Amino acid sequence: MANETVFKRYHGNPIVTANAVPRANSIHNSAIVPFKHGYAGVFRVDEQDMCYRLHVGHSVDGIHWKINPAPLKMKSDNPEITVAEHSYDPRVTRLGDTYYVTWCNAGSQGPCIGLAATKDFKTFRQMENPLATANRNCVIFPRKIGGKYAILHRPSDRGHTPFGDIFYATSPDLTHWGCHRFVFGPNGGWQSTKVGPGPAPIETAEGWLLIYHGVWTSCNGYLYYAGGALLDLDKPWKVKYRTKDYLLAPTETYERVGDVPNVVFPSSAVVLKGGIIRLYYGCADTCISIAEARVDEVVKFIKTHSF
Ligand code: BMA
Repeated sequence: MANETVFKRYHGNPIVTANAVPRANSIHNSAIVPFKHGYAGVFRVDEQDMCYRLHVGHSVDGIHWKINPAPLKMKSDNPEITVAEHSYDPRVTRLGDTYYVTWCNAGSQGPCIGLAATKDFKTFRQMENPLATANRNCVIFPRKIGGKYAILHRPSDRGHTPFGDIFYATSPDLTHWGCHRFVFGPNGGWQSTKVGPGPAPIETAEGWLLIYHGVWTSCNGYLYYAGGALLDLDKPWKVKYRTKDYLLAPTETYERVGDVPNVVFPSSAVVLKGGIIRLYYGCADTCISIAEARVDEVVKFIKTHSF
């Protein structure tokens, strides 16, 4: 039975399972954006060789998806940066007429962040990796801040990192990144082990609404939750509010049972007409679900359930 939070789960969850791609073992932690008259997505597909690859998908309503059975092949400015055994946990941000994909590009160099641009979800141009290894989560803000491109990211190590703080960085050209700032780290309860940025932040009058994942370590391993924060619009490394209570916890069978149990992993959010956030999240490293809430109610929840 679901516990009640501000987000309400869709009755048809999960919306994407391994059945969507013939060679899939599981499909989760994926990035969906409005595109043309419908939606496009970059999906994390763990295939039957247990290598993680990105696949492109399209949907008319954002709920029913057609996912390309072949993995996404990127063109590159430099073949040295393309080599990766695993590509996973994409985020997508629209800036003007271009969609930027950031993801964990993990090869012999360890997990590092990949960056690619597309205008049509057919041709993807891979750019220089924005950050040094090791790093697992990165999302681009949907507009420049102080005249610069901006990201939130989460440095890690080579393994299943038992720590993790969120940092901010900026770039004049999407290639050279600096001015790093600490944003926030773990803080007890469900977010006591590590935190990482989720979907592209949503601009509100109260600040950038960031939905993030927080991890708690039980005697049986990690549990993943979704939390929310409001970051200063001009200096997003300044946290105005941050939830003490989670926004979403693994409570449903499809969130509790799977390749990695007890995981909700928020990875993209679409703001629908009427100011409703549709949150896409990975469940138990196995499938994808959605939950919805009004933007103003999420903002209010964060303000009234803050530290
Ligand atoms: C993280 C990432 C995610 C995954 C989560 C839970 O470190 O690898 O892709 O959903 O662990 O296994």
